Amino acid sequence: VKYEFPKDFWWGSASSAPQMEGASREDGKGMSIWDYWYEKEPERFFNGIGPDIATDFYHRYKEDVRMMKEIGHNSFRTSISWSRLIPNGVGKINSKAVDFYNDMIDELIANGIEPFINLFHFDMPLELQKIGGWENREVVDAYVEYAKTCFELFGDKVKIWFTYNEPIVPAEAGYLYGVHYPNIVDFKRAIQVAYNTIVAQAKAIKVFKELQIKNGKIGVILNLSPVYPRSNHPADVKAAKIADLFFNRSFLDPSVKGKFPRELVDLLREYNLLPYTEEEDKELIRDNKVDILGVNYYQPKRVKAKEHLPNPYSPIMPEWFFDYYEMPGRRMNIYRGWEIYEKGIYDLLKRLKDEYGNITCFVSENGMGVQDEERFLQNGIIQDDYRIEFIKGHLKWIHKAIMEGCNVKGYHLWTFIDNWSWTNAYKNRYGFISLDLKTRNRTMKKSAYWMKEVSKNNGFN
Ligand code: BGP
Repeated sequence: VKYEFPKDFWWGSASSAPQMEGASREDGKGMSIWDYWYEKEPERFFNGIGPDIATDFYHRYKEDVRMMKEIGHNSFRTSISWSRLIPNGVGKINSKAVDFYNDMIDELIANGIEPFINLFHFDMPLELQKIGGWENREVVDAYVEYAKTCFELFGDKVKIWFTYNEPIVPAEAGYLYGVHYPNIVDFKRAIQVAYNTIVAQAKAIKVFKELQIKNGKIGVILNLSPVYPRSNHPADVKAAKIADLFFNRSFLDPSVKGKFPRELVDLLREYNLLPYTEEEDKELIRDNKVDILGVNYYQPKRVKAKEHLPNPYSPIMPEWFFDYYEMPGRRMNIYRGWEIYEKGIYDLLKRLKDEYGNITCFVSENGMGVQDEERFLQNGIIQDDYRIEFIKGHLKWIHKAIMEGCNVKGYHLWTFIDNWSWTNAYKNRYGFISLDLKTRNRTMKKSAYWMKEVSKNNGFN
């Protein structure tokens, strides 16, 4: 094969408990903020569809694992639902949840699929949100306790763990742009949330190391976007640098280097946005870095200097410091409205090599969301050639990065099966497998057949 990948490359896909499991009120599960928000304001969700059924993975995981094996997955990432395992966020453990996660993990392993387990994918237990969620240090401690419980329960079989998926999202979507619960718009509070998740991560990693999980590795999954300035003009370059500080380095630096970027701290100080910190945090963050980094890549950010000064009476936002612009002639994912720029993944991976000690990493999410995908149905199969092209395009750049020495261990598509997505429900279809919303039947798309070959050949032509 022309594009051959390293031996034992991780071929697979990613999802999360809230987006797949369903059974949101079954077997003693407590409520997460998503279950609660859906009950309270269903109109917030696309077509009024919430996470209560999702793909019904809770009941159908065996069938799904069979299909994963069929299409050549050797690894699969999902998350544990905190509110299923510990319904109130702290305290009593739900034994039915322990059984479910044990069975699901065993099923993956028995089929030769390495389970990658993520502890948190946007789904704060409601009881903890009631006391302030990530803004409250008690919730930091509750998270560490929850992490410890998971390591103790499943650490003998799960080797690859993640503290979070995209921890910036609960901060920015929940507290800055007001699009996820608790839909607040307050930059300073968002920064406190972000900061506290970093502290919680360091504490959880410390516990992980103390427990000496056998051959275990712990990482974090970050949504990274290369930020490209419109021109070499110093004002554009500066704007891009600030966007990069906020959206990439804010989590990347503390997770991988063990400290926040000086420039970010200075900027926050200047605008009176510094979070509340505690004495020992600095040392904790310094001493408890991640072993492995998951990179979620969808599209770049293109940035230029501000054309108009922000209104000083409007609440401060990251966009006070830069404007977005659309590059003329860019290729769009017409089905999702996101720019397709495959080289972006290469730029990210090279940067991790050059500036972040070539940390062990993998592409933990990349994918193409398509609306009304049934229109591509032919002979009973969704002919998603556009998805195959999309994956190939990215894999070629990943391959080049590996050839140039980047420490990339795998590629996971978002996602295995068309799953439920936050406020978008089933609008954008991403899966290798198509989901019939009425029957919950699963059918392989053309890309699934293609992936099977790629994984068998460990590459493609
Ligand atoms: C990522 C999240 C996923 C998933 C994906 C697709 O940021 O980690 O959970 O939702 O984006 O996004 P969407 O479904 O909104 O198109």
